[in-house]
Amino acid sequence: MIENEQHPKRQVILAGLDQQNENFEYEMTELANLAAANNMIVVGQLVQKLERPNAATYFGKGKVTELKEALEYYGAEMVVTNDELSPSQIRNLEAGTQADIMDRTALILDIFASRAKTKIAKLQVAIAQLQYQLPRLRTSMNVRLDQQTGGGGGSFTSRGAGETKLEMNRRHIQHQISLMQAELTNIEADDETRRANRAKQSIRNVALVGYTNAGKSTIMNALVKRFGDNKEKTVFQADMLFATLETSVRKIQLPENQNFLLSDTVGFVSKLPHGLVAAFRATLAEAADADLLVQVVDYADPHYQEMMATTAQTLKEIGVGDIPMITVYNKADQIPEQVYPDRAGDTMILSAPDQPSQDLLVDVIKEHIFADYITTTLHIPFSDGQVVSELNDQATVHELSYDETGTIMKVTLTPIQVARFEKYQID
Ligand SMILES: Nc1nc2c(ncn2[C@@H]2O[C@H](COP(=O)(O)OP(=O)(O)OP(=O)(O)O)[C@@H](O)[C@H]2O)c(=O)[nH]1
Ligand SMILES: [Mg+2]
Repeated sequence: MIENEQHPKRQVILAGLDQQNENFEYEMTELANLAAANNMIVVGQLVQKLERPNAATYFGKGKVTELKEALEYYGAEMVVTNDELSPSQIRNLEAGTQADIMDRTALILDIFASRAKTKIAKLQVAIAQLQYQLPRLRTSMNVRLDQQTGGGGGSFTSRGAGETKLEMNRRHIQHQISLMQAELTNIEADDETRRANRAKQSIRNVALVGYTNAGKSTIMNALVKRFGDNKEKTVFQADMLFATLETSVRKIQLPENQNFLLSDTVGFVSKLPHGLVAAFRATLAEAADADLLVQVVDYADPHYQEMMATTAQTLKEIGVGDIPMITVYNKADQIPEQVYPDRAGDTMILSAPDQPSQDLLVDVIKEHIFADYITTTLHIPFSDGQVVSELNDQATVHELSYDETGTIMKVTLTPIQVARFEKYQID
C-alpha cells in the first residue's frame, strides 16, 4: 500500500464490538486496512462481545479499563472504533482512556480528505466533514485544544475543512456548509448540462463500479489506451484505498463506429458514511445514469464476496436499482491455476492488463449496449449525399454500392437513427 504522507505515523489500537454480525471479522480486517491507508500503525486490537453498544462508553465499563491498559502496554496514542460513535460516547471514552478516539466515519472522512485533489472532490469531502463535526463541535474543539497545547498529533478533525477555527460556532459551520453546497451546485450544474447533451447524442453510457482497489481505473486505462478517442487521457490508478474520488468519463471508439462512453467511479467500502454518500451523490450520478454497469471485483481477495455485498448495498443506497449489470472477476493472474479469460453468461474472469481479457470484456459490453441496434439496407438518392457522409461517420457500414439514382448502404443503426432514416429503408 502507498502511504499517505500528510500525517506523522500514529500508533493505534482497533476496537470493535462483536454483535454476532456475520461480517464482523471482515469489518475488522477492513478497519485495519483503512487505518493503514491513513498512515496509522495498528499495534493491537480489542474486541468485546456485546449485544448492543453501551450508550455512554461504547464498550462496557470493564472493557474501557482494559482499553486504557492496552494503550499503555502498547504505547499507543489513539483508539479507532469499528462503529460510528455518538458525540458523548467519544467524550466519555476519551475521558476513560486518556487517549484520542477516532470512529470509523472520521477515519474514512480523513482518508477521503487526504486523497481529494480536485475542487469538486475537496468541496464534497469538506461538506461531509463539517456535517460530521457539527453535532460533535465541543468534542472536536477539545481535541484541537489538547493537540495545540500538547504539540503532537495534527488536527484530523479540521483537515480539509479549511477555515475551521477554535472559536467557530455551530452557526458559522452551518453557514460554511451552505456556502460550499451552493458552490458545489454551481459546478455540478455544468456536469448536468454535459450529461444532458450526451443523452441527446444518444451515445450509450457504461459505468465501472465496485469496491475500492478492485481495478476499475486499471480497466478504464487499458480500454482508453487501446480504444480511447484520446489515448493519453488515462486516470490515476494505484494500489491504495480510494485512489479515485472523481468520476471520469472517456469516449471509447471501437472499430466500425461503435462508440460508447465509459465512466470510472468512486470505490466503495462497507459502512460508507451517509454524509459522504450524500456529498458524492452528484459524482455517483454517472453510475445512476448508465445504460450498463460493469461491477469490478478483486477476485484474488479472500473477502471478495463481502465486497460484492457491500457494492450491492451501496448501489442501493445511491438509488441505482434496475440498471443491467455485468460482473468482472478481476486480478485472475494472482490466483494460481486460474484460467482466464473465461466467461459464463454475464460474468467474466479476467485480468485487467491482459489483452484477450480486454477483448472479452469489450465483446460482452457490446452485446449489451448494442443489442437494440438494427442492421438494415438503405437507398439514399444522390441528392441527399450528406446522409451518406453522416452514416459513414456515425454508423457501422457493412456494404456500399450504387445504382443509377443513389447509394445503397447496408448499415447498423441505433434505434434513433432507424427512426430518422426510415424513409430510405428498402428491406
Ligand atoms: N495483478 C493484478 N493487479 C491489478 C489488476 N487490476 C488492477 N490491479 C492493481 O490493483 C490496484 C488497484 O487498481 P485501481 O485500478 O486503482 O483500483 P480501483 O478499483 O480504481 O480503486 P479505487 O479507485 O480506490 O476505487 C493497482 O495497483 C492495480 O495495478 C489485475 O488484473 N491484476
Ligand atoms: Mg480508481
